[in-house]
Amino acid sequence: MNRRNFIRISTLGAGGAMLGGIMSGSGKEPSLLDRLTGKSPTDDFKYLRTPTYCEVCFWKCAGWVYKNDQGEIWKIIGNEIDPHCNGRLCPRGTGGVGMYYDQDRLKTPMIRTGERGKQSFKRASWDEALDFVAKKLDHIGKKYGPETVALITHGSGGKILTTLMKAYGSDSIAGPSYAQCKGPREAAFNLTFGASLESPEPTDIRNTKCLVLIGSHLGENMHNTQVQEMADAIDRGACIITVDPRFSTVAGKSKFWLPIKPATDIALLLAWMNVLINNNWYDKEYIEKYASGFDKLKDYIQPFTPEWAYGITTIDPVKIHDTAKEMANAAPAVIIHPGRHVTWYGDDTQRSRAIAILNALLGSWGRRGGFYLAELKAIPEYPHPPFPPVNKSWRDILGDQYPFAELPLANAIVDGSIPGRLKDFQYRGWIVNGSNLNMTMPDSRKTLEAIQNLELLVVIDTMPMEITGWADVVLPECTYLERYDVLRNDHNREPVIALRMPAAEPKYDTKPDWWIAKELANKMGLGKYFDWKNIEEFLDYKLQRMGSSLKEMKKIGVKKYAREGGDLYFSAENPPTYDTPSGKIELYSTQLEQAGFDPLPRYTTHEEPPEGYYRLNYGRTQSHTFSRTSNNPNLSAIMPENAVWVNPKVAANWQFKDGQDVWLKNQDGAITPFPAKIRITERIRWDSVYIVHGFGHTSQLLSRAYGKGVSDAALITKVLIDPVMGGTGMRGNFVTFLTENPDKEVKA
Ligand SMILES: Nc1nc2c(c(=O)[nH]1)N[C@H]1C(S)=C(S)[C@@H](COP(=O)(O)OP(=O)(O)OC[C@H]3O[C@@H](n4cnc5c(=O)[nH]c(N)nc54)[C@H](O)[C@@H]3O)O[C@H]1N2
Ligand SMILES: Nc1nc2c(c(=O)[nH]1)N[C@H]1C(S)=C(S)[C@@H](COP(=O)(O)OP(=O)(O)OC[C@H]3O[C@@H](n4cnc5c(=O)[nH]c(N)nc54)[C@H](O)[C@@H]3O)O[C@H]1N2
Ligand code: SF4
Ligand SMILES: [Mo]
Repeated sequence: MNRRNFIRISTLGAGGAMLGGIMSGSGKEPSLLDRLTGKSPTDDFKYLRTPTYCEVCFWKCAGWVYKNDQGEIWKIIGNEIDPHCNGRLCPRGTGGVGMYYDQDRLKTPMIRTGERGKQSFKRASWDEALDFVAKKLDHIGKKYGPETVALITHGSGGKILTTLMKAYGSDSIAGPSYAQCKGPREAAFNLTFGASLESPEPTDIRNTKCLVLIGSHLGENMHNTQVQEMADAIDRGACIITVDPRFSTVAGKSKFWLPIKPATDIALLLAWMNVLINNNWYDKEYIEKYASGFDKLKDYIQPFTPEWAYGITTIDPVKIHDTAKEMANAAPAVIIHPGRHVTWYGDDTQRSRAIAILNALLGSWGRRGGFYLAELKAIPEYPHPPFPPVNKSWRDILGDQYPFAELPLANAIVDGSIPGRLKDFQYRGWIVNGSNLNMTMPDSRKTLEAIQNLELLVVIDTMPMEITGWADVVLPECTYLERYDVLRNDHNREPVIALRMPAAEPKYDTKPDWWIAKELANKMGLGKYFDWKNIEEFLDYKLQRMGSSLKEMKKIGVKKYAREGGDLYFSAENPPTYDTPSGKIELYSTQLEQAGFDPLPRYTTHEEPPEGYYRLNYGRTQSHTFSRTSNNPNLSAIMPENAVWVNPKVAANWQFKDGQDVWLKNQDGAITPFPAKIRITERIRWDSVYIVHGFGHTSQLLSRAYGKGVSDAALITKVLIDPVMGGTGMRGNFVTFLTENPDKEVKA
């Protein structure tokens, strides 16, 4: 097997092969289908392929959904012209069919009858359930103000629910994809380059000569085209440098693997700056022309030699020197990858700033093989009256906390729902759409305390996840395979849009988000904000104004547009612009300085594990997305549970055998309710354990996932908040092992 095959994304590759036993025809397209898809819908409706974009993760690859000859959803394959996937889906995307078939799905609206946290509900009609919600929202709006209701949302439905929230009078609309995920790097790149990264990140991996991954485990993190481009880069002989305390998939493909001591990355980044600057290996012309604060940076980094960093990071100074040289040799076709889930130790904006500064020194921003200049196709609004003014916006609610938060923080909404946490404000209601907060938010005890103080918790979900057990009203959404959604228009090399349409009727009594939002609006007297007959009209209105139509998009699925903003990279004709206060790349951040933060990234020490404890490390795995896929029949067949990775040294100390059951206990006494298996491996350092996020479900309604494996979320009780933008650092937790069943009562 060549290196490329090892991590290749393909319906024929790892994912396809693994799924082959479960799903028929996950291999090559039968020519029959190709012949039949040429037919008109009336001819043979059941063979019609319908366009979609994937909802199994947020790369949103566009694909085609095929049905079998019984007219049932059969399989999904990638859309060839989509730059998010190049015609290939990852194992999770292929397994997305399982979301539709999962017999544990939510089936009808439900209204709570018993205590919160117990799954005791009565079935309700949509009319009853939405009436209940509308009345409650009306009551809360009158009594406390609509701004006391927040929407926490992750996924495509968020956009239409946002319209509802704004029409109602609240702008507290947060996603866990910000303060629990990429927020710090967005703030840091904005502070430095005056631009955010968004998704997909504009990393020109396709053309890079050197890719540096700092705790960004592409390969487990299956963000499709990034992984594809990285596999190609490896084939081309690009130098991969992986900084990870764990021997990740990509570490095995890297020229350099730097097994850094956890929580010390800023020291390494400063040492790299030191080497680049003191050897004159940085891009002088680029820095002189476009950056400010270089002299201050140069003075500042003098003490931070590779030898200094060695004492902190345990990385050999020669390797620090050599890797800096590799980067400089490749520059500007070099990428210090900004990472994605970057809420680690609470100084994450500063670590991300250090990454941004390194990229600036190497001149990679706006350069071929570095970061390209992404473009997005704007989608026209469907006309509606102006939104009412918000009495108190999320920014006002935060006050002077977290001055560089660019979006509302889900954690601040949780905090602000607990009485007495904020001076003149308390959230009273949440609508939670597509986010399993119990496993997503760190410190789940606090999440539950907040929920117990709410007057209304509405949960819109497809599955009976933990969060639904706490809801007052559960609204079952149909899966992405059964619905239309807003058009996908993410940033990319070329502006591109994609359509999702239903491949099948919704199963059970489930409905799409757009329908839920519109019906609720009608009941709340806000119908004028949803003044369209149906979603087809809503989409067609927009598409007609974008030189397309719903009819066309149903046939092609994906449409590309010509760039309007000039070249992909900076050039003489396309000179750089930086949207910072100085109009330059701000190496030294006066914005941070004025707000009382370090203007240059500072290394600070972090707490070490106490005796007998290990740092809790967690991350992704190829075949699952967070907690959302652990019950998926196709994907749980590939990987039914996670294991606790321990180093052989640790195993020897504890006399562990491979596969032995253990329970984990953290520094605050939190214990996992279910046992998980020990996996003894050199791939993790002796000071840490590693678990895949998303397992250890406590909802008994998940027949495959209940009680399987261990939940990292249950062990993340200590949260290191980033004072710059409010991100929740989650890697400051330590665990030890219990070999006997602590016999804890398991709550669903
Ligand atoms: N402990 C810990 N916490 C983390 C992370 C971690 O690694 N460890 N990662 C963080 C990161 S990077 C992120 S981005 C967040 C992700 O946070 P979430 O997006 O909250 O993650 P999931 O656990 O997948 O929860 C998704 C929920 O959406 C539901 N769902 C799936 N499809 C649909 C749909 O079509 N419609 C609706 N309405 N619901 C749907 C699922 O059933 C599930 O309940 O978590 C963050 N929190
Ligand atoms: N298959 C799959 N792919 C996904 C997802 C998924 O759920 N499943 N989720 C998507 C989402 S929303 C996100 S945000 C991304 C997240 O994916 P990434 O941003 O790539 O990574 P993380 O999950 O934060 O990082 C985990 C890696 O960081 C390493 N690490 C831990 N501590 C340290 C440290 O102190 N220093 C360094 N240098 N490394 C450390 C861990 O060993 C591990 O290899 O993945 C995306 N892709
Ligand atoms: S990367 Fe995989 S799971 Fe994510 S959108 Fe693409 S196919 Fe779906
Ligand atoms: Mo994320």
